[in-house]
Amino acid sequence: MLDLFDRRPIFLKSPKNRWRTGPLPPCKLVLPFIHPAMITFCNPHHALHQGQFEMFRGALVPCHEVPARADQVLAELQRRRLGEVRHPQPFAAAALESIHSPRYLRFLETAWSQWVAIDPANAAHDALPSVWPTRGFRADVEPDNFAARMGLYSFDAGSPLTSGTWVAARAGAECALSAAEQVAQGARAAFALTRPPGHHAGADFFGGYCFLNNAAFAAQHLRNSGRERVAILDVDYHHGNGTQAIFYDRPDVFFASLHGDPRTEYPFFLGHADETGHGAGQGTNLNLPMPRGTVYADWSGALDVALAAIRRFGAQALVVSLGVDTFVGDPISGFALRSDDYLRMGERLEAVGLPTVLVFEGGYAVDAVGVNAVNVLQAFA
Ligand code: 6XA
Ligand code: ZN
Repeated sequence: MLDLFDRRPIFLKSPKNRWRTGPLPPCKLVLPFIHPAMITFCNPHHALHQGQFEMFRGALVPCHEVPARADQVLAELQRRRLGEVRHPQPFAAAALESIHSPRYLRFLETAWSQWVAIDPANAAHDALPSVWPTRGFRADVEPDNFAARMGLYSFDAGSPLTSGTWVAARAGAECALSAAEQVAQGARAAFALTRPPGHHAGADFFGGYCFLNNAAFAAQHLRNSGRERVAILDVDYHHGNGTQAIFYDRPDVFFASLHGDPRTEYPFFLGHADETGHGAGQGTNLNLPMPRGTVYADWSGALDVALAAIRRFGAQALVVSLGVDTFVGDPISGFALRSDDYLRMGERLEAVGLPTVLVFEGGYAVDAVGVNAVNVLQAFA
């Protein structure tokens, strides 16, 4: 039996040391005020985005990015009674347009109805792109053909667009914005618990399971709320190519990322150490790629480097892209962090001393994702 008042952190010794809970309703439970330091904004619509298959090595395989991921994090938050869980507040479309192009947003919002309008039978399966405008093609002309538009606005075939993608992604953006608003109002920290994740999504493209860039919304909202210099620290296993691209020429938003070396790891085509920013943003981008098999002792050395750079930048607020697919048991990633390492990580993030928005990203070892993510939050809180 679970002790609801037990707030001790959990240590999973190995991915085989499993625990399970039953199926959970989406964000139904709003706990009474328990912990002043961490408020969670949970996406009530995340489960509407439920892809069936993603393309992997020439075959359609079941999606790794599943609703149970967020359910497990919520269950663990509630089990440890780690602060209040709220639904997000609504935001105007302008907040979305501060990060994404109107053309892309219009496409995402209407894509499912266009897909089904081609053939009503399409309603039974998700839409995946299969053709892309690579070097030498034009991206300025939006094709009439739906498949061509899917390719124009994406960079992989691993991110199925479903009937509920827009509603889920939009509510996720509102979670990130609500968490940022909470911090802008003076909270020490807030957590956006949402999926689909966001850090691969660029101003006008989706990919890597991401459609709207939640961390970017949070950073921009903090800027709009008067924080003049904002840092984004991306600790997900995969490089946050979308976030980097969005802020690459901005002097006011620093982006630092710790990730698997793109020479061997997804997203492959961005995330190298020599990408340091452009134009007015020169010097505001820091990539720290690491080899497969990296353990916490080495990973935390890179964290030191990133945090020192964030301090030097003079950030007044911090956004953390909190992916926990750095876990040793993650099925699609290659680092070797253990569950108790996430406690150390949370302590280190807290010690930066900045108002902080944490945004949930990757993490696919479903049985451990709640423990790992909440270990960061608990140590932070
Ligand atoms: C390729 C792998 C997608 C990685 C998604 C992720 N299908 N990004 O976790 O952080
Ligand atoms: Zn990831």
